[in-house]
Amino acid sequence: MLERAPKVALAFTLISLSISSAQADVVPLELYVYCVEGHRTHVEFLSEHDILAMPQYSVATSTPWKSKSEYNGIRLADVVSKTCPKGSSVTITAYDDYEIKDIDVSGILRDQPILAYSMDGQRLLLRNFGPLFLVYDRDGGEGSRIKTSQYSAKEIRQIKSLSIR
Ligand SMILES: Nc1nc2c(c(=O)[nH]1)N[C@H]1C(S)=C(S)[C@@H](COP(=O)(O)O)O[C@H]1N2
Ligand SMILES: [Mo]
Repeated sequence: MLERAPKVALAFTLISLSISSAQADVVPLELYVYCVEGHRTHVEFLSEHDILAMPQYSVATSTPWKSKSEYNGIRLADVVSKTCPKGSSVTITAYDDYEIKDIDVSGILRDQPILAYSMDGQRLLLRNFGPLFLVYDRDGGEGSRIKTSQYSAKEIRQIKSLSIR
């Protein structure tokens, strides 16, 4: 028994290591939010734990580049109200420094895009649009007004941070 215990502990360690490495990515699921209020900017950090503790939404939609899939994530509008409630416009920056600038909060409230961290039950890794991917519901709901021709100007993946003012 004395000899068994370390082996059992080792087995558990190896199992938990392989479980965590199955989801591990070169970048973690997290988000930095820079809230600009006049001359002051405060930084809000949302960890994976914070993100998963927020209200969760799922959107089943197609995009011009992908067939219909189910995305899970948090509402961009909820991130704004949690981190920078007086903000009226949002700039989104990706790990490759691609940016979508000055999205009106009024449109975000109307279209309710989500910051998705999973697609069809699989975590989005950096190599497949992760860790966060802005998804509009094109196949139903308010976001269905968004036409294919407008979508490329709205689509951003591999999101690293938001700047809200
Ligand atoms: N992170 C990131 N998101 C991005 C881009 C990019 O370069 N980086 N390109 C945008 C553009 S210009 C388009 S048209 C769509 C689709 O890009 P793709 O055809 O390269 O997939 O993604 C958008 N989102
Ligand atoms: Mo594009």
